[in-house]
Amino acid sequence: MTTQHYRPTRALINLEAIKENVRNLKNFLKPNVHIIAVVKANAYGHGDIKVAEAAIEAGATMLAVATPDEALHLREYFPNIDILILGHSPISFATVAAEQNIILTVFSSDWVKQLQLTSNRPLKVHMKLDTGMGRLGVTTIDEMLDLYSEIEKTNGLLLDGVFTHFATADEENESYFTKQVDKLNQFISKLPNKPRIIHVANSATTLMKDNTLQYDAVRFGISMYGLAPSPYVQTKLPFPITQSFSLETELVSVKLLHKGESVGYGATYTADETIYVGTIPIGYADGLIRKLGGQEVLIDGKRAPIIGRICMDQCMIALPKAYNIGEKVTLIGKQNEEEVTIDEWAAKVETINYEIPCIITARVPRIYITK
Ligand code: PMH
Repeated sequence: MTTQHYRPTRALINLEAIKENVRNLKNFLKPNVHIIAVVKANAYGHGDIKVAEAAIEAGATMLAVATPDEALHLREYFPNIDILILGHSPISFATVAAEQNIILTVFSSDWVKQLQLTSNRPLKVHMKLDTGMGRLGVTTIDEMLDLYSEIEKTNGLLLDGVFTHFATADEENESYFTKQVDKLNQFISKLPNKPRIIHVANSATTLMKDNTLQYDAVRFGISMYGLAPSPYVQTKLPFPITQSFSLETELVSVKLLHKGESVGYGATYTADETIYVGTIPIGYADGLIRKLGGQEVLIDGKRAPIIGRICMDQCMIALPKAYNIGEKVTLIGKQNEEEVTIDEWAAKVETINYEIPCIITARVPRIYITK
């Protein structure tokens, strides 16, 4: 049963766009390179299950998440696909991971020593190399070899993969990136045996760098959702990608604001001529953070600014003319020739596009569009 939503505020997720982005990637990759769909954080706010389903249909063969809870949620819906947890997992999760065929990231031989596996199934792990991200991963060849031998001698543990993560692949200046690649090559040259898969490329690396860095698989996150990893990459995309997230609501109130009258908490906006003001049912508790005050929305194919302070559940917009209650208002997305992009919001609040769909809270239902 699909849940009935009575408030008209909703995020529309275009699954066709996601599939198209994955298919275009598949055509771009070398043959036999796997696509790992990065669906952590509820698929960057787009909805983990539906996005995973679309990505798999379009050719992804593995899913990556950040946490054990995220992995278990996906496992309920996808009994067979490989699922990799990119972040830390506590020792207490290891046996459950083995039972559920969930692949863990390891980066500490102490962690491996403490394991007490009680599953009949092997626990698959990917070893994380820190080549310069400074987050997770072994930092020296000695540490890597120590971890490698600890894994090898632990019953029930299987080294399935090795990976690293790049810090600056989306930037024009390649000097730090090149250093990371050099360090990666040193690590790999000292690996006693090559595991099933090596994977190092995020979206930016996949789209911008030498195709030898595709190795056996790429971890495709932000660009699967149709967003470029940075404004620089946006100007250099090797194939088109389509934004899959839009956000819309409807006018629930329209009134005249006379010259000299004000709107919202703090009465920060005062009309200098008589205007129509519309109220829409979306506010900071939905992720429309107060810093988005002044951001334009689309109504009737035209831009209209948010005026006054954004409230918890509502905000007000200056209307170009009187509209009826129920008129559609697009906060992110297209109306006729006009478009408000996620990148426009990101610039407005001085952040990266990744953060925008993630901060749209769970109160906003995700509605899926399939064609
Ligand atoms: N692999 C790892 C280990 C990641 O942390 C991420 C994204 C990806 C792949 C996918 O990268 P992409 O979305 O650029 O393609 N991780 C994060 C992060 O931790 N903060 O922002 C993005």
